[in-house]
Amino acid sequence: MQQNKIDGQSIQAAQGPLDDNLAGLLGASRPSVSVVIPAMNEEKNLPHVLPRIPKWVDEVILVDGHSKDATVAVARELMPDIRVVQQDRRGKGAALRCGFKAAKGEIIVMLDADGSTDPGEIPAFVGALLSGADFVKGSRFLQGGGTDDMEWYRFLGNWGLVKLVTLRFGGKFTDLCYGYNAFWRDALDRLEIDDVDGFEIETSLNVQALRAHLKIAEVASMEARRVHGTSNLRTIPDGWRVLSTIMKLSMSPPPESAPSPYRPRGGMPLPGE
Ligand SMILES: Nc1nc2c(ncn2[C@@H]2O[C@H](COP(=O)(O)OP(=O)(O)OP(=O)(O)O)[C@@H](O)[C@H]2O)c(=O)[nH]1
Ligand SMILES: [Mg+2]
Repeated sequence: MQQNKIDGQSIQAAQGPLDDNLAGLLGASRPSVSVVIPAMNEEKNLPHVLPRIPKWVDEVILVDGHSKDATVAVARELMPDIRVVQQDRRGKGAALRCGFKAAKGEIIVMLDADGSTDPGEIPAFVGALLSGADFVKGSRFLQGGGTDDMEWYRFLGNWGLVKLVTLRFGGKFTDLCYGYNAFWRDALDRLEIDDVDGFEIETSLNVQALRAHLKIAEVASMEARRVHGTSNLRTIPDGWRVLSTIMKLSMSPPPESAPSPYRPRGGMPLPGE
């Protein structure tokens, strides 16, 4: 996220028309949307994130990783109605799992608290879900996407893992280890994440969605550098956990799945509906 995009005026300019357009398109019957944000010591970054969340989002859940700074206080100050949830185990995966369990929306969007994922892209994710997808993943490598936050060795690792997943599970993913996704809440019934505690959660969700034959769409996403602080991700150990996760998933069958339920297409009935 560029500095010039996060001052008060630009935020208004970016959100106003989007809010109006999407609210108008969706009408009163739109599905509810929860945004889940894992945050550990992100007090300085939350001001670059929370004010950019579109106003039509129904609930925002911050999962606090026992932050030692004022993450929770800053979140409450920026967004008085934010729901704060504590995680039960360590790690980003555990945090997201607790956030998903607490979420009440029919649609769940997950994004980061460090300012690298832009809440201004939420309409693209929700739009793809309303257009028929079960699961929408952000991609930094689709036309229109990009990243300012990836060293060459992480780029190479991510690229290799995408190839491995394509070879083993099929699909046409252009990105894999990225934390900006959205899905219909009931898609979670087909994804097993009870034992996924760390950063491998992102890969696990993506691969399981593919393995369970969910309708997956990718949307272009621009990843910025985290605004303040340092990454919690450790390339070698976390990369190893990602690889082990892919291997484990390739050796176990997907959970029994129910047929896709009816998807409301807010405000835009198809002919005959
Ligand atoms: N609640 C919680 N949040 C976490 C935990 N670990 C990471 N996060 C959050 O997850 C998001 C992504 O973590 P980052 O440390 O930025 O990792 P990354 O985005 O993969 O790495 P960079 O690209 O280098 O920023 C941030 O919002 C973190 O605050 C955790 O154990 N608990
Ligand atoms: Mg980050």
